[in-house]
Amino acid sequence: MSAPNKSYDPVEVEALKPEEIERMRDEALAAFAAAGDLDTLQEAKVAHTGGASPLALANREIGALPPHAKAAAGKLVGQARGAVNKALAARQVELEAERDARVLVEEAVDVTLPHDRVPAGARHPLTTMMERVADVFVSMGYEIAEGPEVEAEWFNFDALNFTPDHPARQMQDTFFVQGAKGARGAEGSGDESGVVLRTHTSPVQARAMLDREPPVYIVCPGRVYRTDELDATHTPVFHQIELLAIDEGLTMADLKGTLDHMVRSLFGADMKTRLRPNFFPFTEPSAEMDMLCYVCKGESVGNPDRPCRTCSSEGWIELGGCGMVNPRVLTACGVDPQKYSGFAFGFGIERMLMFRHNVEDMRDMVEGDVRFTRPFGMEI
Ligand code: FA5
Repeated sequence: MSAPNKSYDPVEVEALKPEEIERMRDEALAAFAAAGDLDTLQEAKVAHTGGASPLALANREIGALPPHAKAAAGKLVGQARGAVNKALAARQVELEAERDARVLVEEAVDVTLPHDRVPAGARHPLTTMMERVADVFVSMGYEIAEGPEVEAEWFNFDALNFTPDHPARQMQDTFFVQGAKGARGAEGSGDESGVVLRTHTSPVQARAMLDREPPVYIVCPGRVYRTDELDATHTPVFHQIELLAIDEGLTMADLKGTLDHMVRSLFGADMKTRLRPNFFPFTEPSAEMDMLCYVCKGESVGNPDRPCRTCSSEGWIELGGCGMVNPRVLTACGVDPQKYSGFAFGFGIERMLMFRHNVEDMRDMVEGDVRFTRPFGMEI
């Protein structure tokens, strides 16, 4: 910076010539306009408004001018610097807006895109169906009971009044794990105690009666095995759910009321059941239980205009077996039949899943293809 000089004329000072100041201003404006991003603008800002910029240096020259020249020179430089600062601020706003718009586009998240994480699994519909049924009874105060899948032949058959030569032993074709006695027992001498893969959940009844003092109210969900071929309506490994109630004064009316409550809880308030005579060695009397078809509510019967695929227009769907516990079973399991009576029922979960969800082929349930399980959703 030059020292004050009375004869100093701004027009004579190179840096303060109006055309020089204009050039500095225009160069600054051009640099700001040319800056394509905030970093370049920052560089232009330092170059044209910083302490070492031409306009700052020119401003310093003013201090060396004689007083009469300072005002004009100050005005000239001040206007130029004002224009430069204004242009800088405007360009700053523009570039920030451009950057924000670009960031919004670049960092936008498309929430509709499928994510690439491993999809969450869901429990098999057979499991959720079994728990749904068990929950109906748990909410009535029943206890869940379990038993082994590899079961003593005594529990699976003998305790349940299947006599060694009883034709019912042939009714349920059995996987024998060890030995076999009675009518099926080609290998056994008759004295052996065989071991089987349980053919139904009914042996849990016998175990529960031996384990507990009456009253007994239990529900037993579980896997069972029969030597059936895998086809559209059978599988060698399937699931049943069994109910047993032992108390003083229980009758068929209690059984019927319990069945009605179950179907109303699972299928709707206007559902009901009916019983048809049947035979099971462990219940007497025994019945086959049907429930009203929950799709047509019986209206398809004799009505060709309104056929029902779910019940084949029969109006009823067969659900399982039931009856009053045979006094011989009570005695075998240490319960006094003079004092106590009881009812039991059991049915297949696969069959229930078939008609409840219109599954046409039971094989779909065992093949493990997620395209089958996925439509059942994430119910847990
Ligand atoms: C029984 O197993 C009796 N324990 C049920 C019972 C319990 C009666 C308590 C009385 C008192 P059943 O053999 O009918 O009954 O079989 C019951 C259900 O198992 C059938 O209604 C059917 O839904 C299912 N089921 C039988 N075999 C198969 C199979 N191979 N695949 C899938 N489900 C089957």
